[in-house]
Amino acid sequence: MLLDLSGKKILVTGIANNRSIAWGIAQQLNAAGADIGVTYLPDEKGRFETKVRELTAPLNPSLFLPLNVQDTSQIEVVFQTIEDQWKQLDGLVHCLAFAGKEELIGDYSATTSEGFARALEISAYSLAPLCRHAKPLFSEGAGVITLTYLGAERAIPNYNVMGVAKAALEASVRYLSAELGPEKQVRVNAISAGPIRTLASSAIGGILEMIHNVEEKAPLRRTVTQMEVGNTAAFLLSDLASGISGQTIYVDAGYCINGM
Ligand code: IMJ
Repeated sequence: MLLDLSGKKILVTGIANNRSIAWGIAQQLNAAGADIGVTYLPDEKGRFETKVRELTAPLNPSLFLPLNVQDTSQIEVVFQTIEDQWKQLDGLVHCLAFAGKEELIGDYSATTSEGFARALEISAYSLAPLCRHAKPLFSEGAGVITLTYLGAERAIPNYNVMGVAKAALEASVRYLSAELGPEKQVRVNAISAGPIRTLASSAIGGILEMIHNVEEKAPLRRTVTQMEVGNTAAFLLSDLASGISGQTIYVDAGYCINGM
């Protein structure tokens, strides 16, 4: 039985540019035959819209919509459009995270209440309202995936409030898995990706050091690619993964098994 997503309608959030992990996921889902919907973060000048539209055009996305998860009305429009145009949803890909730059350097104890709330709202909470709106549209055996990072369970320098947000996200995956499984066999899982050079990581001090550390110490002696994360996403959203729910799957070249 080969991996087959043909006929499946899958919404992909979090594509910002050609280095985005979400872009690797979208390409592999498309290669496996899925019908893709894409959301982008709207900004004043429409820069993401232009960039993401151009980038994703070769995949012929059948939906292309703005989505800022801090705006409930945008979430409503996205799922109303899915209901009207797709009638059902077979997969939801959540690749959204944000913390203030000042929170991603130095002491965790310096995290402000506002910075904490914003990081948790965008990076962890957002999965819940997306699943709530998607719930009535999910087909039998549909899948949800999100992206997490080892900083959820280990203290990684400067990851700080994002680590706390990813811990909340991983717990959310378990609760959503318990909620969505019984009725329609909907499965919810997280992929814990190793460090990759993306827009979300290039802005970070010490990211190159982190990548070199992985290249020296991971069992595979290398980092992973967006395409490898995409392949795991395609697997998790396919019927091949019909027995997997509530899990965090590591796509990290084996890095996290090391003792030191
Ligand atoms: C992020 C911060 C600190 C250390 C980090 C990272 N390491 C890695 C990342 C070691 C791999 C990237 N990562 C896993 C993230 O989840 C990044 C999230 C992020 C990045 C930014 C940068 C620009 C900004 N806000 C951000 N919010 C979240 O302004």
